[in-house]
Amino acid sequence: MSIYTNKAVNDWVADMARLTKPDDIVWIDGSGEEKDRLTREAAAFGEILMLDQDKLPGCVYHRTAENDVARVEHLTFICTSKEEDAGPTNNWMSPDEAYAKLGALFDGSMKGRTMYVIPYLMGPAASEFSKVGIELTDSIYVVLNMRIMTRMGQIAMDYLGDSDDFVKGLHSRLDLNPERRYICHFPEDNTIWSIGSGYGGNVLLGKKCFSLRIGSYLARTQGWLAEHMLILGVESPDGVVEYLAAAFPSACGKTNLAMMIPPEYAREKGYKVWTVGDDIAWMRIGEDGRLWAVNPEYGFFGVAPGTSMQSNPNALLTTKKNSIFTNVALLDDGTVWWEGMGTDPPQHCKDWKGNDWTPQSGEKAAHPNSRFTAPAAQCPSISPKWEDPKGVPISAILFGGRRAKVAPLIYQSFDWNHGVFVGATMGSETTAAATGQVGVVRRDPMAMLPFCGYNMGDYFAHWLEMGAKIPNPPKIFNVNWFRTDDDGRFIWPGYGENFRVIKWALDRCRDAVDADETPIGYIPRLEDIETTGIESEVTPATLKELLSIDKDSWAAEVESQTGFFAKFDRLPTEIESQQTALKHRLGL
Ligand code: GTP
Ligand code: SPV
Ligand code: MN
Repeated sequence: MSIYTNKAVNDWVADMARLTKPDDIVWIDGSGEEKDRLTREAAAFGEILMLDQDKLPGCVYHRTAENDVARVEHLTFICTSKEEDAGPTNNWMSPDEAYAKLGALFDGSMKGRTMYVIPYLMGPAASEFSKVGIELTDSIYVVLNMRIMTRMGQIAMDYLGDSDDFVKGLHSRLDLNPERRYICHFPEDNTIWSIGSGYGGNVLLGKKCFSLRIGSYLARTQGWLAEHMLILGVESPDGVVEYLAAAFPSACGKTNLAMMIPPEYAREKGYKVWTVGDDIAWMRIGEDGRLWAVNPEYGFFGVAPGTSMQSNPNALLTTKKNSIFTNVALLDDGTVWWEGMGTDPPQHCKDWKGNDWTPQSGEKAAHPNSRFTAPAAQCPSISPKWEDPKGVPISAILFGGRRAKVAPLIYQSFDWNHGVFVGATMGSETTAAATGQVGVVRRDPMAMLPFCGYNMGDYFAHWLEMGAKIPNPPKIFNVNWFRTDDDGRFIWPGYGENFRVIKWALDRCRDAVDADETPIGYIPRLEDIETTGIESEVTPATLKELLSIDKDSWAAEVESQTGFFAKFDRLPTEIESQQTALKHRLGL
């Protein structure tokens, strides 16, 4: 029996139950009692393992199937009626074909199982910009994750009232067979169907599927932006906080940057960094003519390996209670471990596959894309404004990727349109966050290649149109923390030291510092990047190398951009003109 009165919701759930034929339907209310009950049930079935409740209170452990450890971009589809509306960078299936194909798989997929009905809210309950989704799933693991990642249960139904304006998400693990795995989006119907997976971005439908793919589609028609961006605030010694949003591809440093601790020199002066969000930003034009950003999420689904008290203490501290660990190593004492945690490898543990592991095993104990799910409110650096219904005003937008060569540490675009071009031409080496080859450079515009829910040419046009509509737009920069020397070692120390680079960007936004003009944009003068405390590591020669622009590499870069753009039939002419101008400035 439904615990909610909304007719549209009840009718749709009944339809989907007729299709998937669960033994039972459980309506999620989001209460603590419900969490305890579902945790007990999942532990009894072995879907999760309880961790040591003294050391990690409220924390549980989960392993996914070995073939199901990351997003599957080749199985992710945008199902618009017209193929060209999905565009050259998305997989497309017609809605008829997708409903038929997946409908056959969903038919009876929940037999012998329980269907959980999860109402959830993306965005703060007090914000008029928030949006409701309902996810139907046969996985308790999904329910427990959604409880952390979204505002789940009654709160969402209260927001919805008797409206039928909600995103309809249907998920079934089916048999976790990659041959029967599909993540399909129907932006014209506000619908997401995901089948055959139990992993992260494939199944936590509020995240990438709704907040980015459906979200970006809605944003275009409604005049706002849904972006794969962290949001952070930098507080100056005078107490003024300035905010920036940054788009880096998956596993390229958003969570780390969002939670960074400034270096000692800056802390002593009184600088602080506040975390608003670590993965997704919904941005609108405010009454004051600036761009305002809200984090629609309620928790963090962060990469575990590499997270240590040295690299990201705020993230590690966030995960000390009420968190879910997926595909990390399980220690014999009922706690967790991963490579790069900053503590010695255990003499024995169970690895992410459940096998016995010792340091001699010759394999990683945690999967490179193993993750923690942790409540944002537990983050020591969480911003007092993170649930502000209006969001926070954005002074700067950073684009950035993982580039061993080519891209300098930072450069500033000449203006908004040039900044859109800089975002549109982003490239980054692939990571373990999606299945496929790791470490190959691919074009990833605005870090949205896997997440844009419509034609990317139209997406560029939307960004250009937004620029024309924002009276006081943020300044746009590009950063790269990942430049390496000839031995493949990172030249820039990264992590908290990135503060030094961000500080320059914010100074530029206030016209407080000069810059050198280069063919690709404005770059800092060496003396304007503070190196107090890292002088021995980052010498003036190193900094010069980090900021250098190699003409031959840039010629190859432009070539690669041209190859990528050649796929587009709806490329705005402004993007072409920007590229012509860049070539001209480079003397090509
Ligand atoms: P998603 O959750 O997949 O969207 O990833 P993300 O963009 O939030 O990336 P995250 O901050 O989790 O970082 C991913 C990996 O990059 C981790 O292994 C980090 O240790 C590493 N990393 C993050 N920041 C830096 C940096 O400034 N320098 C270097 N060298 N590595 C970094
Ligand atoms: C990403 O891959 O960008 C993530 C993890 O943030 S997932 O939720 O799997 O998309
Ligand atoms: Mn992400």
